[in-house]
Amino acid sequence: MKSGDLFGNSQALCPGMTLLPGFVDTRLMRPLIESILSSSPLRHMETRRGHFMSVKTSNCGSLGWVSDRRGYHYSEIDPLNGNPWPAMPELFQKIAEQAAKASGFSGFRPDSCLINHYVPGTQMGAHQDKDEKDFSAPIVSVSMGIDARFFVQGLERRGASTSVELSDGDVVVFGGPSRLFYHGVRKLKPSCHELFGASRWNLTFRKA
Ligand code: MD3
Ligand code: FE
Repeated sequence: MKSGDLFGNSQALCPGMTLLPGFVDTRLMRPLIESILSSSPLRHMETRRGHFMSVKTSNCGSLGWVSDRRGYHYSEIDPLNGNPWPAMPELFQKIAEQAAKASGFSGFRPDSCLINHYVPGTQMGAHQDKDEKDFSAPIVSVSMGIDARFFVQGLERRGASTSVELSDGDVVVFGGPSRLFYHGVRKLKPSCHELFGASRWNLTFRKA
């Protein structure tokens, strides 16, 4: 059986990378995100070079991804308020676990969820996600709101890229060889979503 066959609609984009179109009903997620952001608000993370990322971020779960002049790392504490990050809602855990399972990764238990917020004009340059301890665990990405063009390049930053438009409710699971592929998001075009307005949310579930 091909990985992903548990969800009829799934597509293998490259080795280990599965798109589950419309896997999530994002109407249920909006109030949960609002509640998380009421304790740990969105902020622009500062890169090691002292620039600010155009995407705004926050986290939930026992560990949160933070970026500062010391570099990128996971922290139990939100540096903005000195408190632990808000707990990961059960619905989020369930979605991440089920999407991973539908892509051939059973038993995925994320301890971290990075929340990214994009507006038109925002982008994310090519990077690898390698601040986690265990690359055998996949990363599960949930997109909400307006569309974005996501690209993936393989193990080297240079070279041809494959790209796919991600829409509200789409989930992508990155495991196996694709777990360490360079990837990013092209500059968002002006657009409006009926539920989320002129914004895009991306949740990435990780085993930090
Ligand atoms: C491929 N986020 O937060 S999600 C990120 O849409 C990130 O906000 C983008 O890249 C976003 O790190 C893309 C898709 C994604 C996430 C993690 C990956 C693709 C990945 C890890 C390895 C390979
Ligand atoms: Fe990433």
